[in-house]
Amino acid sequence: MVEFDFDNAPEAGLKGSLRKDFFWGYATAAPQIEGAWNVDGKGPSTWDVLAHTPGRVIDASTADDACRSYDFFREDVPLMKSYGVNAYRFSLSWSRIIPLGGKEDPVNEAGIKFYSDLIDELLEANITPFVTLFHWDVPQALEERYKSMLDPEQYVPDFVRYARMCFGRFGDRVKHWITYNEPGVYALAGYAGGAHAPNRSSDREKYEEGDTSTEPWIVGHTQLLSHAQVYHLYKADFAPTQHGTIGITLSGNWSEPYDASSPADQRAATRALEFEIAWFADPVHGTGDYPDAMRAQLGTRLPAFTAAEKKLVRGSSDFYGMNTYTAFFVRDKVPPGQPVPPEDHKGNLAWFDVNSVGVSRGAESDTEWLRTSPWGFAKLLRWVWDRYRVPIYVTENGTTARGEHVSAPPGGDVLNDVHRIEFFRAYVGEVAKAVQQGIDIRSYFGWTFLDNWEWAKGYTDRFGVTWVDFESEDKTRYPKRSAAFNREFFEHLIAH
Ligand code: PNW
Repeated sequence: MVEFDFDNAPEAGLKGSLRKDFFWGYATAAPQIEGAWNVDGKGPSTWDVLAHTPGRVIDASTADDACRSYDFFREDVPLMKSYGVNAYRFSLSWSRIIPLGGKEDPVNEAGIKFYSDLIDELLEANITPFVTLFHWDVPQALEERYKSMLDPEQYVPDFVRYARMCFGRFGDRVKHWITYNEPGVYALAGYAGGAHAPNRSSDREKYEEGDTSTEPWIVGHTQLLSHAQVYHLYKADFAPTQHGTIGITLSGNWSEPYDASSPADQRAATRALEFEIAWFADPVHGTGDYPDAMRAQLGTRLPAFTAAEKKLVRGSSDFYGMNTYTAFFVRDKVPPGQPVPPEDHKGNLAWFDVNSVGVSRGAESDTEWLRTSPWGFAKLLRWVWDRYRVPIYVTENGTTARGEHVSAPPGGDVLNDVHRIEFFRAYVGEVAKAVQQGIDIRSYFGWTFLDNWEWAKGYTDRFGVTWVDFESEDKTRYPKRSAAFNREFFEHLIAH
């Protein structure tokens, strides 16, 4: 059924603007959808431990069952197919494949079989798998053995062995690999703020251990080094026969000066982009080193690359993997000349929803930090393209909708998710416009396929184009109208 008439809409001129082989679909992450947290030999991850620690998840929920995708993937693939996608991005649970995680530890064949079956099911449906090796769930055994990423000497070989196992077992069929999902959010939420696993922070009222002033920077560095090793491993040992691509996905929202005419606010906005994005993107896609603004604020608390490491890291991604959601107005927090506290990890910023002349960053969602800001997305695509000049794969983008969690389907109009449709209409439209302006964009993955377990927010934040009834035994799925919208929009945008 065709519901949206794009030929007689402002989007008419965007018809056929995306390349014929453009990948589009939805992204998910293992801990958020799979469930089956302790079955068929899976070892616990740091997120399983967090979920089972009282007070860590706002609705006191766990991801023990989540969407039960582990049980229902043979129904989910056809559902996704009915949404018109040609690609699906999902992550592997490390501790499902190697329950204890380490390079000498045994492999769990049942875990391998689950992903192997999922990959086969996707390929049979003509859906191209994009596989993320790491979407935040460290095997708990590695956390207990040596504090995982805080000990790069021990961690890097363990991650490399896990990656090698995945390339060896799935690489005959998987041609699109992502090493890490959002190393920046992982490092900051888990080791600075502390709300995410492994719950480390200097905030002693909430967390027992951690040092916000140093640990996020070590954890970021460890991810870069292990990512780069895995990239070169793939290129040397697998790419010659498997012919796939491999890269890293970075999180990054747009930052705009609070007062556009203030040089100090302009500098603050640039610094925001550097702390959030260039932290990883400059080493991988640019200069090979951390941005000067970070070195200036953090000094020796920010690890240094040796010459050999720089060489290893620089150029270690076939594409720019982009997760992006929103935009902010920013200016300096601590005035110039005064010391920035060592716990500051965002580049000394104050954030605003409305700028100095009263312009809002966009319509509110159900998620405090997230507003509909397609204008910022357009600027971000331009900034990333101008600075790095590598093909962009949009690997996550999406929104919650206000009040969506309170009413339940099939009654009511919760499935008519107008806010989400407007979000996708605007953001996907910006992708098409950017392509028309010469920016090389090759994929778009909406976040996300199913309402799911939104980490420390539990089941309260619904990002899906599919409503999930978490009360029901089968986690019943109900397509929202945004799924139909995207199907028709991409049909219009992709060249035939
Ligand atoms: C991403 N921010 O995390 C993750 O990759 C997903 O697993 C997650 O469910 C999704 O976005 C929605 O939250 C982010 O504050 C968390 O800008 C926070 C931010 C961005 C991305």
